[in-house]
Amino acid sequence: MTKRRFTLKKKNDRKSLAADICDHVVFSLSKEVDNATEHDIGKALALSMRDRLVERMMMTRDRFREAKAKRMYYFSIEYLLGRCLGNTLCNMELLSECEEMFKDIGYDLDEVRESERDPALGNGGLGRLAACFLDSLATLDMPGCGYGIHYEYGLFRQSIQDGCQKELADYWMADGMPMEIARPDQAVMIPLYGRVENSILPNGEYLPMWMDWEDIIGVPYDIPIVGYGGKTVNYLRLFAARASQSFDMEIFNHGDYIRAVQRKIESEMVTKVLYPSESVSFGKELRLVQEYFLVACGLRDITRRFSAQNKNFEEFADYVVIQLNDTHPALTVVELMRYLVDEKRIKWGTAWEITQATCAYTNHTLLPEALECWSVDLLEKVLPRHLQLIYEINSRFLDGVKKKYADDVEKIRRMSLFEEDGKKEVRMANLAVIGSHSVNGVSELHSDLVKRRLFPDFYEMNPEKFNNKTNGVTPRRWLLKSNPPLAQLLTDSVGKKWITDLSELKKIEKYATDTEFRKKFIAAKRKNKIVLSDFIRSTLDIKVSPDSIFDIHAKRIHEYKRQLLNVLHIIHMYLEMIDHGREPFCARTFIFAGKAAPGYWEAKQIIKLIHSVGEVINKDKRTKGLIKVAFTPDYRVSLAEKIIPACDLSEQISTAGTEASGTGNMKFAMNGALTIGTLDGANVEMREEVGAENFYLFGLRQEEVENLLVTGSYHPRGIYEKSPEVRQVLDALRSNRFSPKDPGMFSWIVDKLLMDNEQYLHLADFVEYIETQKIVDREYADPALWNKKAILNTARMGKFSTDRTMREYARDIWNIKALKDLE
Ligand code: 26W
Repeated sequence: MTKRRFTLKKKNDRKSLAADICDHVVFSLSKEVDNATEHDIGKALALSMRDRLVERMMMTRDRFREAKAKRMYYFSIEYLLGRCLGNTLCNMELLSECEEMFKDIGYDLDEVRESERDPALGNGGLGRLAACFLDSLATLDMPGCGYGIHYEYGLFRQSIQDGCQKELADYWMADGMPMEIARPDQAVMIPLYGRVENSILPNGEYLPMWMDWEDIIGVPYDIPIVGYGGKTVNYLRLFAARASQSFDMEIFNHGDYIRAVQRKIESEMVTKVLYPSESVSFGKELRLVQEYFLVACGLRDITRRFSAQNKNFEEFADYVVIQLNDTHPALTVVELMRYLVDEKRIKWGTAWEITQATCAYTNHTLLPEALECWSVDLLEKVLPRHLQLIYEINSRFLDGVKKKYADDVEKIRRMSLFEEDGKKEVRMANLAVIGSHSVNGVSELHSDLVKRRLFPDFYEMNPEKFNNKTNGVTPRRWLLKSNPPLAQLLTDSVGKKWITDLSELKKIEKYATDTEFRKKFIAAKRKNKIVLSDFIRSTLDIKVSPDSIFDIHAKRIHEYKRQLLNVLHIIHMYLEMIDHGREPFCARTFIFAGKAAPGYWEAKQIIKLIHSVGEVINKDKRTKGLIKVAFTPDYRVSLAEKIIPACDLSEQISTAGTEASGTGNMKFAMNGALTIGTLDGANVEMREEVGAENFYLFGLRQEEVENLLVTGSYHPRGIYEKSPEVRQVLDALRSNRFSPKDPGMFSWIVDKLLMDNEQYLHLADFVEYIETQKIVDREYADPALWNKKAILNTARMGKFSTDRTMREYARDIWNIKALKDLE
């Protein structure tokens, strides 16, 4: 083996770190050390950490090269990284060192960390999962990097005005991003638009030529991803669109300089802004261009790296695997075919085998409105050569289907890449399925529905392709970093192995009934609740008691996630007290957080409803402070890190069969919250792991939901008539008790909940939900019982570490290994 070229120069002892910080204050920030503010020192610390990551990243690169390791490239249109500084310090095991160092010079590291903006380059679950995966891959010493888009504006910031969501632009780089490394030298050129000229070579070979395209440049920016322990540093490579010099030379040559520059600026629009929805397909040209831009930049980068080491593209899939994070990067299948067939002149059949062996697809949603389709007209305009290739892929694929299933016309229609009813469209999910060697869902239940409901024909034809990979979360960010009091208690009790092997926490099971341990566990939770109470008081001017149950519902606002059901319960509790004089055993603080897609009217109304109900209840002295409602605005990774450790009761109440997995559910339980939930997504497996007696289950099962929906036998009006609880709550909603200034404001909700076609079956689950909430109320009143259950939740969450998830992908789908096992 050749000798490694790169060795580490930077030391991690306090003296070296302090010297580097001073150097950065002077040489990077151009300030005098004596005049540096806390903020300057923080920036200099980040730059000093970047130096350390950069050299480790180079060392990692050399190790991968020498081992000729097969690499996994994760293609995702979103990444929700969250703040970098604290995470880097944590994974480099330098956090307490730096905290002390800051204290010595009279500064507060916490404050510096708080001032970092979250890079919010994602909407929700899908983007955050990608970030957890990257953390685990680096921690496991595996060659796996992320590819994405360097949006200039991330997900909108949410402000609340008069109870309504207002969106603000998120210019996340305003203060610079010290961790990222621009690599203009590795920029790639991406063609778009134009037309295809069909020509025939003298030897009779067909030669399609993509002509008259316009080009955009993709400039990579690398964000180092450090694994726990600091040995492996992978990267997330984000591409920003830049206008090419030659852009529209035609106009330029005609002397219209200003118009030429204008076109140039327009081409940089491609990576301006992240589309802010995770539940409806947009169908917008700019979004299609974004998706292609990601795929084209990523593949150019990968093929260039491959070519530098190996000239034989028939071996491509032995060294490269690409995971498609949902269908947004599904054009990878077509772009890789174009590259192999048009540019490398490889035969179609061989190229198709290479493509399938390279690509793997993960589905993250069952909602029909979120399944992507692109109109043929739009594809023809933006990617004419790709559309031709899609036709060819489809025709060869359908030949195979016909061979197997003879004349089953309906089946052929369903499996085609083209939707022919109405406007002709390409079904991206079908493309992703046929172009991949693996198709996976993200929880047992969801993977089952992917087979049965989403792709039954494809499953019948190639059952071996389909598999499950249950999601997880990284315990580094979601326990070690976000919950210092609990993390310390765990380490004191069982040692620190749990940080990289979460199943180690099983060892605390035996302390579930140990009074001493329980006291410390309660104390840790209380500390976190006090921090959150202070935050709520200072930001919302709502006084909440840390002795009340912190009942938390934090996730995107969507009807299927049923924040409405939670509100119905709050109203019920309030009416019980005020109208019937029935007090709960325990005081409760209902905390909500989450953004609504800007164009999703119902979701925005739900935010308004939460505020309106909160305003009435919080003001009403008759509740004696037993019920409080707080909506913490601008839910994002850093806010989640504050909220989750303080939670007693986690709301995971989606209609069974709608939430693919959920990952917030795992974060809450890991931090010692109990879950009230339906048998949906990963809740099913969480309940299996923690034990049914430590999980508050309610609601219809997925089969029951499906049955009601397909037979059309859901009649909520009947429930309304039979159940006094339902009646009281809905009547109160209609009576304007919660919208005195806007009569009728919420009657749409009552109308909708009473319709037979209300797809999320709120009222079907309502009565059992409030009954289960009563059990919660009684059990919380018994701290020994409650905390025993909470401890067992933390103890039994080992399965839900992304370390386990990544090992499974590596073994079953990617065939990649930890570097340390190859060396
Ligand atoms: C085209 C519009 C669009 C954008 C994003 C459609 C769909 C999406 C995502 C696939 C939605 C998403 O984030 N799904 C979530 O993925 C998580 C990670 O697997 C799961 O835990 C959540 O249950 C699922 O809703």
